[in-house]
Amino acid sequence: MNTDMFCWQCQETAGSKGCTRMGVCGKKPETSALQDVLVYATKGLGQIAARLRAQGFAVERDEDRMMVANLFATITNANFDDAMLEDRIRATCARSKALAARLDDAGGLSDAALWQAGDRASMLAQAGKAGILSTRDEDVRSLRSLVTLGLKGMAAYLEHADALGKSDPELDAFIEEALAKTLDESLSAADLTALALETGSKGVSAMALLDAANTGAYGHPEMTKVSIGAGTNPGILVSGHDLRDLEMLLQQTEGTGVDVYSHCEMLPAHYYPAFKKYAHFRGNYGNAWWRQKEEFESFNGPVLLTTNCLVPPRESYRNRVYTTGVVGFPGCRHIPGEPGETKDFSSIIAHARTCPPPVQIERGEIVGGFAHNQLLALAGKVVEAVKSGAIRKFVVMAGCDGRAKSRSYYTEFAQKLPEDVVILTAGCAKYRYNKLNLGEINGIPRVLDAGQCNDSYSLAVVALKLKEAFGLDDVNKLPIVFNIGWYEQKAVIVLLALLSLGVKNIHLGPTLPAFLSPSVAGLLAEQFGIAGIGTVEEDLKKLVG
Ligand code: FSO
Ligand code: SF4
Repeated sequence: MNTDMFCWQCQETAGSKGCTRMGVCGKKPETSALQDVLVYATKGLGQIAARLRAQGFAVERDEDRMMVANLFATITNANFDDAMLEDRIRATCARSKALAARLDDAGGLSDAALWQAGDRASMLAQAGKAGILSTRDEDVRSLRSLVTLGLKGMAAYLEHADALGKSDPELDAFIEEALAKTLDESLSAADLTALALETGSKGVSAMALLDAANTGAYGHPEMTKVSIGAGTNPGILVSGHDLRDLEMLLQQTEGTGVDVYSHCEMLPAHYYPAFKKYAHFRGNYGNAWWRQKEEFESFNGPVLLTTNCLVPPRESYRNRVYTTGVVGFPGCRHIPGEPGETKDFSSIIAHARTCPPPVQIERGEIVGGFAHNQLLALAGKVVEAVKSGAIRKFVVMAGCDGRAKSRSYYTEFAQKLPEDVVILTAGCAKYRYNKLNLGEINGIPRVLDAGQCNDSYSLAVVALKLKEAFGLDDVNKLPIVFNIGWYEQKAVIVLLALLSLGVKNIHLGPTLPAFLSPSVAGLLAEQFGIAGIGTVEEDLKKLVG
């Protein structure tokens, strides 16, 4: 079927405008259409749930879980499986129908809330109404995208927290309400701008919730050296962000002779005390997500994707790729289990035992674990180093990595930073410079990795504490500057969260989001000083002096 496509949600979108024929990420037009329809149906469900709450009825957690999982499933590089998306659309419409029947007054519900899915063709036929371009006004379209994409990022974090038994009814209610507002034709650009900022402040709460879930279950990350070499046992490589999935896999692989390695965003798991007791959690293999085609190949064993970023796998290793949670790819085996349920990893473990060990592609160690607890333990030393002039500045270079050649900017920027400048990082952006051996200042490493992208929260906590320690009234008066790389929608919620905390003058690259219309981009520049990047030399001068 010839399906029109329009997706602009990630940094690698075609021509920095929008993917219209095929996703740069490998997403096909039909998949894109089904994702649009899923988001549309989820907004409808959100509208009904928000209305129910307003009429004084309770909304079950299950409904909110469904909204969260749906949003998460449409994030970049998570789910390419049309059949899974179709099932979600059908289940969402059924839920909407059942909930709407409970309303005292169902008048004025949107098409999205009232639409009922039939077969796949009926879903694809709805794509035109569901898609981004169905909003005519370019600023309203831009702001609705900003909110929706922020919610997708927030949903990812809420799902991981949920896997550890943590949820927040206020955040559930906010998601319903914000989804409903993206359908509300009466809202002005100013209303939607306020909603985007509110989404950011709720994003801070979502990251705090996940931080509490992770540290409550696994302890506080601490400074840790992680091996990047390979051992001689067969292995399973785990990618994505879900620590509970990792824990279950580590428990089930214990004593089997199979080693477990982290990939990309799972690296920070090594920093948590609870994972250190697993001697077979061998180390980190490889780099950021976009290098997986070569690295999954040479790993030789099965790979478990607990979240994005999944790149459509090559035929040569596709049968070794397993997905779980909201992740899916046609032809790859899926390990079932809802958040909170115990998953059975026996199939992937049995598979690993038949595989040769990984090919060693690197050797040595990298260091990380500087989340808020560890950084605050060093606060005295840090304040001292700043006061003595040993540390001139901190540059937050958190965010994502990606394929774009222009991202070599970040490696070069890190390399050319003066030796009295320290990098604070989180997310997969770190792979551009975390193996450069940039040295230390008075025992403080010059690259301080807090963890996953959600651990950008830690960097915000530390900035707020340092503001107190230095007796400042504004976080922007600290010697901290922001040069962030972004790729997908979790970076959108991190950005909105930083804005809601009052952080100004963030440099965002390698390109600004396509979904920012000229006036929305102008507004962000004017109110928050958001800017793109220039050349390394220009930006070093601007940011570091
Ligand atoms: Fe990276 Fe991918 Fe954490 Fe993202 S692996 S790009 S923002 O999914 O999640 O930083
Ligand atoms: Fe294009 Fe990014 Fe959308 Fe993929 S997620 S279709 S690369 S904009």
